[in-house]
Amino acid sequence: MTTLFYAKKTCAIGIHVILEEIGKPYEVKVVDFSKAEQKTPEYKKMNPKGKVPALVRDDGSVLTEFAAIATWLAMTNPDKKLLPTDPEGIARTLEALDFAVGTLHMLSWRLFRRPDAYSENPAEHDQLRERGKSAVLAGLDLVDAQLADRDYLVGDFSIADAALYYVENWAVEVAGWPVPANVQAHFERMKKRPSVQASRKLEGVA
Ligand SMILES: N[C@@H](CCC(=O)N[C@@H](CS)C(=O)NCC(=O)O)C(=O)O
Repeated sequence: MTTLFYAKKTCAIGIHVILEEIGKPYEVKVVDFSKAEQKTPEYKKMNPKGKVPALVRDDGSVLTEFAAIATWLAMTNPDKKLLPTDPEGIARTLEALDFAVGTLHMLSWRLFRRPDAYSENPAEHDQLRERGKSAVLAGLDLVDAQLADRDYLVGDFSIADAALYYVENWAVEVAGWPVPANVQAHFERMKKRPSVQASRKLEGVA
């Protein structure tokens, strides 16, 4: 069966939302970061990167990287319309998805949450965290402008919205940052989707 390796409060939330949107059977294996389970030899045998998300597919093969997993899930379930089919729509979806995953997430996770990944000097960590926060909030201002005339990032709901949701979830509910109005409205809209409600149940915040 399709298996998602998942950790709470991480980017794996977005893949869980996509699996729920698809609605086919899958299982979740929770990786406990507080016990560094992602770094154990057993876990790294499955995913040598020592990260989540990782998706074990029905044929036993492992797929990593949010963008790759999300795109593969969308393309193998075309009836769910999680990714447009025209070149412009595909490009715009991946543009929005990569901004969430590659820019906002990496800034928030690595710079704000893991300043030790950038400097071994604890005296510099507060400044790095501040930079991470201001960079994420500046990025969310750009997303806010994109959402000014639409409910979802590229018009209809897509895998890009699932990516933005985990960033919003982290920024609003974990970090407690004031996000711009259209981003907050997108977050509230997402919380009404059954897929996101299932995600919030798994997170224990429903
Ligand atoms: N580029 C990867 C990033 C994956 C990633 O950094 N995942 C974080 C959680 S959001 C993680 O597993 N961190 C564990 C660690 O660094 O030890 C992707 O897009 O999936």
